[in-house]
Amino acid sequence: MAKRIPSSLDLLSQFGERMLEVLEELSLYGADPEGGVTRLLYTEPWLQAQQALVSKMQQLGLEVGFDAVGNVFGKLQGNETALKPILTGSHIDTVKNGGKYDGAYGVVASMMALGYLKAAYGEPRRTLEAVSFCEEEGSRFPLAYWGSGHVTGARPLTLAAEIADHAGITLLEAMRQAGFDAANLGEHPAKREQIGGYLEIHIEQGSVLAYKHKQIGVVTAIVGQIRLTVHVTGSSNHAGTTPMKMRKDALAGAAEMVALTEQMALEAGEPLVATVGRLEVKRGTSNVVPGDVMFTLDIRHTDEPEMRMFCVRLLTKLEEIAMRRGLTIETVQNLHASPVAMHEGISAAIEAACEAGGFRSMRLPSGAGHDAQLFGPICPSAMIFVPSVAGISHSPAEFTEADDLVAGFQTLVHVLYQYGYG
Ligand code: HGY
Ligand code: MN
Ligand code: MN
Ligand code: MN
Repeated sequence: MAKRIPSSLDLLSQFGERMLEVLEELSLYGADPEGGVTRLLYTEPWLQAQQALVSKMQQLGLEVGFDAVGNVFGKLQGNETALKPILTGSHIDTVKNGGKYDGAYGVVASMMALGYLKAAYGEPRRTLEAVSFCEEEGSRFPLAYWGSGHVTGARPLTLAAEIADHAGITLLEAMRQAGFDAANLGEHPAKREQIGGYLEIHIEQGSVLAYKHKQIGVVTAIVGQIRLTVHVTGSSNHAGTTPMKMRKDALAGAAEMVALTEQMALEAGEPLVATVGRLEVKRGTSNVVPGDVMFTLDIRHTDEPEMRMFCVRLLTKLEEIAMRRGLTIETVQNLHASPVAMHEGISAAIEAACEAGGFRSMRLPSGAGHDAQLFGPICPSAMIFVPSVAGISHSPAEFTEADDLVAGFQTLVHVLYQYGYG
C-alpha cells in the first residue's frame, strides 16, 4: 500500500473546492454567448486569462513570470537545487467554441496543487513548477504546441515571422501586439535543458474511462499526429455558361477527396483516424464554378510507420483525383508529432496514488495530442486523465463531474508530493 501523504484533509478539500471555483472563473475569459469558450493565442481573452493566472499564482505564494512567448510559470522553489525541477501544467488556449476543461483543468489543478503543497508542507526538496502553456491547439495559426515547443526547443522563434493566421497577421505581429516582443528571434532563449520530469493532468476527451466506470486514467502513450493543408486549384467560371464536361471545379474535386479520405480511413481500420476539420472555398459565390479551395487533414495513429504510409497512400490518391479532373493540388505539412510512450516510473506512482486515494484507475492510450507529447522525448513524462462525460470534447458540451475533477486533483497532489518532498 503506498504511503498516504500525511495531510490535513480539510485543507486538501478546501484547495480542491477552490480549484473548481478558479476553473469556472477562468472559463469566463473568452466565454461565447452561445456557450463554450474561445481563447485563441495572443487575443484579448487569452491575455486576460494568462494575466489572471499570474495573479492567482502569486496569491498562492508561487514565484510567477512570463517567458518570451507568453507561457506563465509558477515556481515552488526547492531547497536541493541539484535536483532538476518537475514541471506540471497544460495549455490555456482553446479550439474555437471549445469546452472549459481542455487544457484549463490541467493548468488550474497544477497551480492549486503547488499552492496546497506549499501551505501544507512548506518548501519542497525539489523545485516544482506549474505552467500555463500559451498555445497547444493550433486553432489560430497553422501550427500547434507553440508554448511547449518553445520550452522544449521544438518550435524555433524564427517560425513566428513565417506563419500567419487567416487574417494574414503573422505569429510575430500577434506576439508583439500582445506585448511579447521576442526581439532576438534567432536565438533560442528558453529551451530548457534541466527538466527532471513533466506531469500533465487533462480530461480524457474520449469515452473509455466513462464506459469502464473508472475515475482516473494513466496514459500509456500519445498517438502520433500529422496535420496538412491541401490547396486545390481549378478554374473559376460562369455557373450558367460552362458545360459540366468543360469544368475544372475545385470544390467538386475537393469533395471527392474528402469522401475518399473518410473511406480510406475506414478501410485502414482503428486506431487510424483521419479528419477534414476545415474546408474553405475562396471567393465562393453561388453563380461561380469554384476555382480555389483549401481543406485541412488531421491524421493520427499509434504507429509512426503506419501513419506515414497512410499519408503517402492518401496523398497519391488525391493527386490522381486532381489529375483526372484537370486540377492542381498542393499540400503543406503543418505538424508532425510522433507517437510518444509515457514514463513507466511516474505512471506507477500515479497508480499508487490512485490506490492510496481509493480511486479506480486504468491504463489507456491518448487519441488526443498533448503538451506531454513534446516533453516525452526529452524527460520522464506522464499524464493523468479524468473522464469526459459521453466522451465529448472540443465542444461547448464538454463536461467532467466535480468529483472526478477533485479525484484527479488529489491524485496529482499525491504524485507531486512524492517527487517534491519524498
Ligand atoms: O487536437 C488534439 O488532439 C488536442 O486537443 N490539441
Ligand atoms: Mn488539450
Ligand atoms: Mn484540445
Ligand atoms: Mn495538451
